[in-house]
Amino acid sequence: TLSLDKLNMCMDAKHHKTQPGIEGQLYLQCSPWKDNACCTANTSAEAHDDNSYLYNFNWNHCGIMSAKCKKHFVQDTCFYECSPHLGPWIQPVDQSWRKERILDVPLCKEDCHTWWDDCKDDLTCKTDWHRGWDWKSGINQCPQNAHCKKWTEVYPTAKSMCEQIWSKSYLYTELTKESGKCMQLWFTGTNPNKKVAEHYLNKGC
Ligand code: FOL
Repeated sequence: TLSLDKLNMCMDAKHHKTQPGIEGQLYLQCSPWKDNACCTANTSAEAHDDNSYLYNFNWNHCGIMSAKCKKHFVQDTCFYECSPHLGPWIQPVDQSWRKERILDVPLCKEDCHTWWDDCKDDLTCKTDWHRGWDWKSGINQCPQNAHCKKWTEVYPTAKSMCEQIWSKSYLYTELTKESGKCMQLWFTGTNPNKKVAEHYLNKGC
């Protein structure tokens, strides 16, 4: 039967469960989602690996990504794969690898800024990491015309990175975690994002 519980649902995408639920154990950075998750334990472990089977995605496309930068990509993967409270921002999409996506999820300022700060010394060759890679080796590599540049040349601001890297999955906000009105990538204990989703659902997003 059809479920329209926007506060507790999983998007129809490549690795998501059909319904959220308890997972006994989720791996390391994904463990905060274990009481209610859209990811399986396997997906949570894969989220931590280079070139994982999730998307064969190569974080090291312009040399080895620094550990401090990579941890934010792991956290983003946990958030994307595990969050059961993204309902207000789930949209249908016509892509080979998923039927639904997230669009304009209001991200807390701290999470966007720490991510960008920790990646400032890294390199990349593309602003939109969803499209336009060279996949002929099996993992994504920089296409012919895209040269590796300083992170800050590709993304001059934290906002530009958070909004552009996954083609508008996130909306940059000036809201802080304590506002209760933005989504948090990093949290411990009870998932604070349920109340945030509730807030946006009531005000009609
Ligand atoms: N994190 C967040 N926050 N939002 C996301 O949407 C998201 N998506 C991924 C990982 N983390 C995310 C998945 N990433 C391709 C590239 C990246 C990717 C998934 C797939 C890919 O195959 N790109 C092809 C085009 C494929 C198509 O659209 O048909 C390419 O041209 O490079």
